[in-house]
Amino acid sequence: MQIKKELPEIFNDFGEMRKKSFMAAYELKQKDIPFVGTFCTYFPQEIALAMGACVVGLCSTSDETIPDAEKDLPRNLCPLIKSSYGFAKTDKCPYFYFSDLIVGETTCDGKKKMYEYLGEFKPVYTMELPNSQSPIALELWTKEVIKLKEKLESHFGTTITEDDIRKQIRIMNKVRRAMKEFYSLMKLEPVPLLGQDMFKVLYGSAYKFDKEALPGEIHALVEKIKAEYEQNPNKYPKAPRILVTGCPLGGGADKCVKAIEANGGHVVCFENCSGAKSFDREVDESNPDVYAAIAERYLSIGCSVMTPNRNRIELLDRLIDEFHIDAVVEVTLQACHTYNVEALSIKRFVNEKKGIPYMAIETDYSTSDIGQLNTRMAAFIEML
Ligand code: BJ8
Repeated sequence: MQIKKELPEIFNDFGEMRKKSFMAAYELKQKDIPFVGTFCTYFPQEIALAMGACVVGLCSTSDETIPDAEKDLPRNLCPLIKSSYGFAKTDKCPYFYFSDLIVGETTCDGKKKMYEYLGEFKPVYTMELPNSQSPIALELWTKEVIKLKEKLESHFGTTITEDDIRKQIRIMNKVRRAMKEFYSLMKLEPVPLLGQDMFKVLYGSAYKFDKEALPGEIHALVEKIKAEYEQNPNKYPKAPRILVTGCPLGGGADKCVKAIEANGGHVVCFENCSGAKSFDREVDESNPDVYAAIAERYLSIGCSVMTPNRNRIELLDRLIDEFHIDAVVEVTLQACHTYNVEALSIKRFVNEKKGIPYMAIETDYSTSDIGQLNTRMAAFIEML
């Protein structure tokens, strides 16, 4: 596959993908394709994809609906939760509108309690996600994956076979490999693209509904970036290489990435959801038990809702080495207790075990702290 468009245009297309896909979603709805709305990386997509459903990440994309959410929910709650609830309450998210069923998981306290209220607007099913990755937790989560399959079958009046699931495992593993191939481009020094453009592709690709076509598109993009890099490897001069970790970055929290790159750093790796955390591990295709294979892969995700959360450290350890990271920036959302508390152990790991600087930023979806972010970033990067 060859791409005719220029790279900036391609990056912007991905950046706008969430909005651009509204029409595609509408057309799929007209063909009676079921929509399953989700909020979290723990959602085992293969199960819903196996019945031919579209899986869509629901909006928590701005602070626009937070005032409406705050009429019902406490103000000192994470903006991701307030924004998600606000979009549902005000019916401003087309993907929420199109969703026939919302599936949540018992992740953090605020989110799981918010799902109870979402049930007032749409059918909601909540999976019981264990808060540890022990063998007993895996047993429970495997049962939850099977229960999800049964719920989808009864809700949509369909049958999901193991062969259907196996096929989707193969497709989603290809997607994971393609996304990994893409973000691994940032191992190059100097970098071949900006971190903010990388983020547009990582985030936007989730809104490409044709998962079978996605790896081809990403591979073509990778080839195009490589070809341009060969012609002009010094487009972006060498700069401190930053890894970003912490809460999901959608919803305007990507202002932190812009602040890093406006002040002399390059974001070369995202460990957050939408980044490596979402793509690093594959589902084991050789496991004859598809439910156990899916459960094992998803439960391994290193989110701070897990206790202990060794897999986050394991992934950070690898990424810091592979991407030659000079410093780590942790972005946490206000009132996200799990990430905010875990920040101490991440700081210790980064400073003491990896011997590189670490900075934590606590932010929300507003633009009010952009000036302060720039000042802090400039001072931090200057020091590197
Ligand atoms: S797998 S990161 S998408 S839970 S930021 S709502 S944790 S208070 S978003 Fe997340 Fe799944 Fe984990 Fe990823 Fe709560 Fe924190 Fe808010 Fe959060």
